[in-house]
Amino acid sequence: MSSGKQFDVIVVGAGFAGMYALHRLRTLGFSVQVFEVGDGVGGTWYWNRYPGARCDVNSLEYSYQFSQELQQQWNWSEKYAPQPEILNYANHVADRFDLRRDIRFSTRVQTMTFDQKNNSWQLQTEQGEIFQASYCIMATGCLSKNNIPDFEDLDKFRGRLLHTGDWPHEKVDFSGQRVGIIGTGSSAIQVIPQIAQQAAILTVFQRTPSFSIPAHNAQMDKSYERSIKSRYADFRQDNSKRYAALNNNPNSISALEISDDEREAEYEARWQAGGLAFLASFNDLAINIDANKTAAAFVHKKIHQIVEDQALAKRLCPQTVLGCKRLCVDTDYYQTFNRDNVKLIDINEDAIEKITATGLKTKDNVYELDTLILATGFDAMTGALLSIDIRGIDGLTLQEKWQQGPKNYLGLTVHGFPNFFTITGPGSPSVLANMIVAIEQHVDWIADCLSYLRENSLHSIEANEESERQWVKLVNRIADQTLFPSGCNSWYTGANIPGKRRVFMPYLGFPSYVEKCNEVAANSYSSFKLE
Ligand code: N01
Repeated sequence: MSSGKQFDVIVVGAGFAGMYALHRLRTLGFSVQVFEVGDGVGGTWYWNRYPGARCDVNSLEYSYQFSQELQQQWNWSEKYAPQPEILNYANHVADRFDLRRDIRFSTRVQTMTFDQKNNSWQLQTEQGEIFQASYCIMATGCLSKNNIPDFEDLDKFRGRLLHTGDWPHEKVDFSGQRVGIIGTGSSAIQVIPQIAQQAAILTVFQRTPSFSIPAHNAQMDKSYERSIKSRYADFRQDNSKRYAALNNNPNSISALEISDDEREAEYEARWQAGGLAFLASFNDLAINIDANKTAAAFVHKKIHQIVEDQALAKRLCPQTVLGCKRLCVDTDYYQTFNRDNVKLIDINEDAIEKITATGLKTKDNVYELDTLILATGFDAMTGALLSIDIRGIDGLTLQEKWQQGPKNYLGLTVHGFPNFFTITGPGSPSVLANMIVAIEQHVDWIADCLSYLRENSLHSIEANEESERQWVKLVNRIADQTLFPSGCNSWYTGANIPGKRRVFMPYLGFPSYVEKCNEVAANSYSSFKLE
């Protein structure tokens, strides 16, 4: 392979992780190049532009904290920021810190090969250009490889085919249209109420219903914003000591320790407050099936109160463990099923057989459609990494290494792949924590690590095999104490992708995770092979 332009660090991806990695490492004096497939920054918020897309974490928490000026000067307009505003924020950050000059947009990295002789990585882009770097940082995102199910004759559909994770940049007008949507996860739950207001008919094809809690989104409460900003650092620090690094007001008692009325009152208060904090109603919803059933029963009751047709309400009630699939947060999702132009098809009763040129055929029916939307999610956590041909020591590919599920150390590094880091990869809290907090923690850890190597004239860092083995065991052991690995077919385990090895991928518990990462750094990275 011919040699190309050389950098200290190459970062793949210019979402929130890649942008901060660039800023932090550049500030430390490393030469950095970022590659990004899209033609703009923002990652998830660049691609997921469907109507109704918004964050389910409070805006004052879902934002960077690395710059005091930034977090004080930026004003969010709503409690939960809509996608266009988050994308504006990402663009503002890129401008403010002059990031674009080191980001190559519209560039897909195709291969990454570790050169043992020179102790460096060689990257080739889709355009055939070659670059080299001492270190590579994968900021490729957890939910960035779209899941496009293998529906028969999908390619024969002559109407408009959309995926929520790759939404057009221009406004899509559904007025007067017959629209079909496959999937009822977080993306579908946000987009369905919006499209229902426009479409002539919206047909929702549901395989597994999701639990959804109302967002009760609102304009930003200015006095709340002022109060948080007056103690922002403390607020952030308090949140980082919580399980998911969120200000979710965790209750420290069991759902089974109190009277039915008290339990109901707690759920009702959380329902009225809205959002993900519902999952923190009691301390045992994630670990005790009887406790979990009380929460599920409460949501079932709410669905039956909201949806007028009781048979339809029943079909919308999930029978899985609450929280096992990512809890959804909605605005008028269940209410939307009271509209005459919205139909729910349970594909367990009437399976999708094939897509036709003009719509979709189930076992018993034919649906004529102008637009078909796939809200079918992502090949999560490993999908984006494994779609690049990454080769470590002796040509071992990451695909081979992770055939039986992801194996890494601290969710940050992989044995056999020196000088290679993943941000919010499997084995780290990532999707089960406030993502931006998790991203900043990872970038800071990597930046400290690279500074340590430079200060000590070291050129290579690789996770020890034994450290990695113990880490994978630990991640599984923690997950196995909860109801999540086996309580449903979630993307946390890869169960949504046919053929994907079923392993619960995230590390549960942000504070204990951070403690472990800090310990490793304080012990001079002794669980790594350093050269
Ligand atoms: O994807 P999903 P998503 N035939 O995987 C169905 C984040 N997010 O894009 O459950 C028929 O959750 C699938 O059915 P089943 C958030 O972390 C955040 O909605 O596998 N159906 C499911 O109903 C979220 O969890 C926000 O049986 C098929 C749906 O498609 C994550 O992104 C907003 C199918 C996919 O749901 C992913 O959410 C949006 C098939 N072959 C997303 N394959 C917020 O911040 C899949 N499905 C609010």
